[in-house]
Amino acid sequence: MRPPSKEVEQTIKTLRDKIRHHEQLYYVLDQPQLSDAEFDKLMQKLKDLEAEHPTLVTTDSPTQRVGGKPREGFVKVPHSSPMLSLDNTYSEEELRAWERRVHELSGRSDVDYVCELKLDGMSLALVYEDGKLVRGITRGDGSVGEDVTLNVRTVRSVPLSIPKEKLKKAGIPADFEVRGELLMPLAAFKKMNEEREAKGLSQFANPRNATAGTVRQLESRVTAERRLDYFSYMLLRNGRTYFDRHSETLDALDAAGFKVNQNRKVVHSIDEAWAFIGQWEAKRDSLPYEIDGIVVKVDRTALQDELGFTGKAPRWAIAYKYAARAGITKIEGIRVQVGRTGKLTPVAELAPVLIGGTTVRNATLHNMDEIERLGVKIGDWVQVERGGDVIPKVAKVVEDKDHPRGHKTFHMPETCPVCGTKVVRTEGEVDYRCVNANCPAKLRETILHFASRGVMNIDGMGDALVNQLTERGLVKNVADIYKLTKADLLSLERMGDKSAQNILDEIENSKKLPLERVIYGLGIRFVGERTAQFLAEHFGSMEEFEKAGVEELQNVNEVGPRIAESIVEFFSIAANRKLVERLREARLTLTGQKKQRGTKLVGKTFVLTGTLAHFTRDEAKKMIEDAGGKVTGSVSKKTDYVVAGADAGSKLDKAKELGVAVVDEKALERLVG
Ligand code: 0OX
Repeated sequence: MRPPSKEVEQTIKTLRDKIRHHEQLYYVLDQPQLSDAEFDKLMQKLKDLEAEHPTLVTTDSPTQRVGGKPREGFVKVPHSSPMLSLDNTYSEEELRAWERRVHELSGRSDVDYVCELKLDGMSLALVYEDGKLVRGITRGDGSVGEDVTLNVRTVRSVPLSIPKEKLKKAGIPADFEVRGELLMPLAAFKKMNEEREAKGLSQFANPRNATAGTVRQLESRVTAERRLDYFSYMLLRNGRTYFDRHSETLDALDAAGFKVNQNRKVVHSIDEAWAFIGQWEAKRDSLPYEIDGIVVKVDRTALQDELGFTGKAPRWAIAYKYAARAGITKIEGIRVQVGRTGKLTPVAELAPVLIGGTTVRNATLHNMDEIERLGVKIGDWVQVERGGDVIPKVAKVVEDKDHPRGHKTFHMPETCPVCGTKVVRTEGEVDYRCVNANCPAKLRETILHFASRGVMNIDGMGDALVNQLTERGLVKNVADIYKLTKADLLSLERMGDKSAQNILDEIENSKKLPLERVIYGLGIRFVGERTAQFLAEHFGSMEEFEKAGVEELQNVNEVGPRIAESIVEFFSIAANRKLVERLREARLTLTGQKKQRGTKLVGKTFVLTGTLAHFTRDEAKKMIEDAGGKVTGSVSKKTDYVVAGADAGSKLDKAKELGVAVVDEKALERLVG
């Protein structure tokens, strides 16, 4: 490969700067100047150039936020100085007692404080060398954390590199460390839990747990999808605070392009801090993320140093924690709800209780394991908690002389409470489910999924319409959609002739959509969009797919025993087979282009490097994938083959170093067969 010209190098640099600038505007300042399409175009251009000139790819390039292949675990790394936690207070009195202690220990009474929101995520340290992010470390035990750099790189509000001039202007040296809070905004949390529900996975109880679970993902692609956010609140140099005042630190971080929470205030007394606490208690529900209190910090660094620490917490900072939005009430009963995937969720029916201005009548108990963990019985008094957007949950059983224990033990029903089909709990799984495709409770959600944009794309068939169609019995399964007449639609509320016709046209159009959409639309557990595509390509028709056994199914790309068994279980139910038959009668597209991915290279991972003479990289990639193999970008112990063309560079060296087999194009052709 020819070395890239200076011109290309410059183009790449300019593009990266431009992208970083717009990322900053979008993710940190919330003031985008480009449309998504314009931004994507810039990114694509950079990706193309980097693909052409792989030697110019750097770890801080904006293209490197996508996430890579799974790792085996996280490496432990020591912190430059202990990562402290905060002492908590729960009353004005305690807060004032803290202030008195600050006055006493410092011998002064004119102390400035900074008030910050106490973000409810997890603390994370970012190490920068020469202005570039080199490491992201979790708090761990405060002295030693885990290296989660690859995952942290996917967080858009974390700068991967900061131009020298910018650091200089902000007064920050090139080597430094930032600490702050990593969190999952409520919208992302909600979306993630909905997707997990649809896939039949258990839900995260709150955004904090979701953040911790996400940043410790072994596959950073997953982290990248979940849209975490990061707010910085500390800047260290050689383990020590760098600026003279905390307020200066925050301004400098801001100027350097870090996201710093804007809802902060320098105050000159605890009275003012108390007012700030009150204001945010009233406004906390308006924030797009959760906070659990306010942090008050002594502003001057010299004074902070004087005050020092007790155990693991500094004396110069205190967290005032808002009372958890919780209430105590009685569980009058436990009912079971059935979701789209058939998951049975136990829900506590409560004596109505006012929590944070909302009357709560129901609270989730998540699953049977949670009920056992809490030791909940019907008739118990329980503490119920409600957070922002989150469904109220039972936090614990309360027991004292005013709150006697209940006696009735809850058992998961053996049959679906709605349709009576026997409930299944697969070994090793937490959840119980109803596997009847025609279960009315699952129906509404199933129809909505089937009609949604990424599936059969029936525009206009949203909540309101599906509610009416299912309640009136006009649609009892997805096949009924194709039997709807204009008269049926006109009999519904707020439905004119034109809208009815539009919907019929949309339904008709959906019949042209390819087989993989129909497979996805069936809502088979664990069969998402990508799996549906592989299944459609492998079998080429619904008929072949339906007949396949567990063994055969596992020949399909990315299908393992769990998915295969779920598919076989689905088709073992007569109602499901009948449903497919009706879709066939309605003339949906149930055949497709069979694209037999071979099985020769299943489980084999390839890396392509250098210039190939006979095919383009895309062609080589396709050949490998069609034979069941995988192509990745970097060489590791897990790589099976490196295909080296002319002028192969560092990847070839790495392969040799690790003892990975290196083959040429001819050998690749033989491997593919
Ligand atoms: C937060 C938050 C957490 C400084 C020294 C000990 C704790 N959750 O938003 N921690 C800190 O400060 C450090 N500030 C915050 N705002």
